Amino acid sequence: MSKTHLFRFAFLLFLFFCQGNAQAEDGYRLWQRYDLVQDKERLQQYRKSLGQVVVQGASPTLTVVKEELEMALTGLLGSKVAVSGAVSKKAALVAGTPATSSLVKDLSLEPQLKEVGQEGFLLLSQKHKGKSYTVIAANTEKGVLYGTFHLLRLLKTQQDIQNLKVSNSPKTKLRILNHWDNLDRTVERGYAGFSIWDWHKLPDYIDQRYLDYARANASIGINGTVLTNVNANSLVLTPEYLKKVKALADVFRPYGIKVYLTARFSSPIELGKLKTADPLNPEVKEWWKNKVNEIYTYVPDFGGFTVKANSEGQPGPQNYNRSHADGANMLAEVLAPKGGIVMWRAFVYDNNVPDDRHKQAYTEFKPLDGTFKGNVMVQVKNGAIDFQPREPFHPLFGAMPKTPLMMEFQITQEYLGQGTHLAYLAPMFKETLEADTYAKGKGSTVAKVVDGSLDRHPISGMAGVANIGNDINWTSHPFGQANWYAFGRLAWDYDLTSEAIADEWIKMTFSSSPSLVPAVRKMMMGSREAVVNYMTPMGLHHLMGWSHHYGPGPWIKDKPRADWTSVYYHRATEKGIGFDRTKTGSNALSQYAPEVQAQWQNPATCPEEFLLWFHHVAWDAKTKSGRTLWDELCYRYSGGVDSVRTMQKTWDSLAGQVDKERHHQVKQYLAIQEKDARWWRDACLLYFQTFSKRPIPQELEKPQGTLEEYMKIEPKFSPGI
Ligand code: GCV
Repeated sequence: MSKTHLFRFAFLLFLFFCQGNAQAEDGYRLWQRYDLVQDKERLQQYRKSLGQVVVQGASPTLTVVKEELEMALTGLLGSKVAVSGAVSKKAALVAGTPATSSLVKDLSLEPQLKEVGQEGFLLLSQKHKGKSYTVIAANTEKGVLYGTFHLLRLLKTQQDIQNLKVSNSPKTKLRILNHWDNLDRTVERGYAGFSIWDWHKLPDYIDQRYLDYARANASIGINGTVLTNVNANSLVLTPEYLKKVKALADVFRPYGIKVYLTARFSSPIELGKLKTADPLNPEVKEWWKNKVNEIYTYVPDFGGFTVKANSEGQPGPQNYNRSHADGANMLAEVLAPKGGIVMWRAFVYDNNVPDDRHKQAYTEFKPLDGTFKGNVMVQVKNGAIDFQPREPFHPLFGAMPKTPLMMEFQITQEYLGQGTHLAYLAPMFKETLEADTYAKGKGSTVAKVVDGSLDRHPISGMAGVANIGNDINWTSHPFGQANWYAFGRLAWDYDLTSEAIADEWIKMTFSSSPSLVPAVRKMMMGSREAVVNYMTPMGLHHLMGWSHHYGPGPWIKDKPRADWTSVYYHRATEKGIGFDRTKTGSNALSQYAPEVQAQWQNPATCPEEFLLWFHHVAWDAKTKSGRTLWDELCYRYSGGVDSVRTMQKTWDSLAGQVDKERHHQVKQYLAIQEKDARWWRDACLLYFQTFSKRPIPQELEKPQGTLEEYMKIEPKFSPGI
């Protein structure tokens, strides 16, 4: 055996042991697994096309590119792949910009590069002076980074790379994770352990996780992270913490990720000892100006602030009779000279306002359209209530043409089974993005509002409330990783299909086996609908238990805030169920475009998935299946449980195709999900039956417990609160 063969053999043996090692399959590597390509033909092709790598240039981002390529290709191709900075005769893969790479410059790609902007890239199979190259080219080093991860995705999913002609750029400019992480490391609505930010050890200790977090995010195009909870603590703005923020920003910068913070509106009082935080007060303005300048001395490319103001008890400009625009503009003005932005949240509602909670954000924000400064984005949740398993799109989308509206999705599954239920959220994200607002006629989708194209805004953004914690696999449920992945991919390109994203993720996370991919994809594609069915079918919403938001609590009433109870939303009576939001009710429907109203105002044409969101419907009303509403609800609740059982069967059949550790974990979670689905079904049906007074259809499974028993269940110390 030659030395090279001996080395290759030893390396393969090493990889074999890594793969066989239970520790290696704990999920930590996410979709970033660089194991030997299994398809022999592909492996040969890749070795030929990528064997010698050239990355010219020495900046931090290009160093990241080199390191990632070296690590990835060595693992994927099964032998040490060195990356050099000089073009040699054997050069096969070349990455760079025309400014950093003489070879990329020689290829004269300017016309194609013009098309891809500041973050896009080209991936080409290119002949030059009689030699064949695989080329990653971009206008910026960040573009090269994204092109590198795109190529690695093609390899990890075993695609043909012989005739590459990829031109790719993001549709949305800011693609941001929102961490609801507190400085004591608890995470609001976080179900995967504690915060990954180890504030106590920062800035001196840089956890490897920060780098792996950055790698994972860069691989899906995420370019910003808001480190702290929107229920903000002003301490993060003190020098003690800014040093720690700087340490994180330094780690993330080479990966193209900017750091943002949440700004507590009352900080001038709490930190500056001022008597007021009135945004029009000159001293307050001066305080923020100095604070912002100070932040930039630590983090020169600081992104800006996310602000939750006058919502759920948070301080804000309304404490001083000022508007949301007054508050946002004051911060925007001091950030503007530094290039920072303000992401001002529209999640506002007040228990003391007698109007339907659904209407309140629109009522407050719509009149402010056109009054925000150019570096303010209004961040709007996908629906008007609060991240329910299904909501119609928020009426603000399409209603504020003069203001860039940013999408806020929730990746963490606060209302969808938290850390233990399998719910693949790409179909939910896409349902909102593809909804037609009709703001400028047919085809005015929410996606076009959010990417800024409908109203020609220069800035655009999508935020996802992160589901990441310090659990070994980052997201508690192994399939929670798919939602982080899907958010990033859709923020980059909302035209990708949920199926395609699922396929990528499955292949990179488990395997490309044709007997595994379609089965897992099917599980994923039906999973969110299963959750809707066993929790809140047909437009029901906000039925969860008090405070924990995990299990059912349709009976919740008589609490200090009516808009935090369930009865406020389902309005069940002996006659029927549902929230009348038409003219005869709260008229929330009037906040949508006439075309949308026309479809939703009539129970006969309203999609059944929104029926009880907009209408109070009689128990005996006929539904599309021919069943009465009551029977249909019983069928949907039962169908949700059945879907979970089908997922269990599919997963069981995949034993042996998935490593033991992750297979066992998902199996256990599916068992919890099945139990919880029955809990939801039985508790909700028994409770609603006290109004409907109709039997559960004979052929359906009967509830196992009594309503009284279900009402007594009160989970203690649930995570994420
Ligand atoms: C961060 C919901 C959640 C809160 C969250 C709030 C928000 O009400 O339950 O935990 O607070 O949304 O989005 O601000």
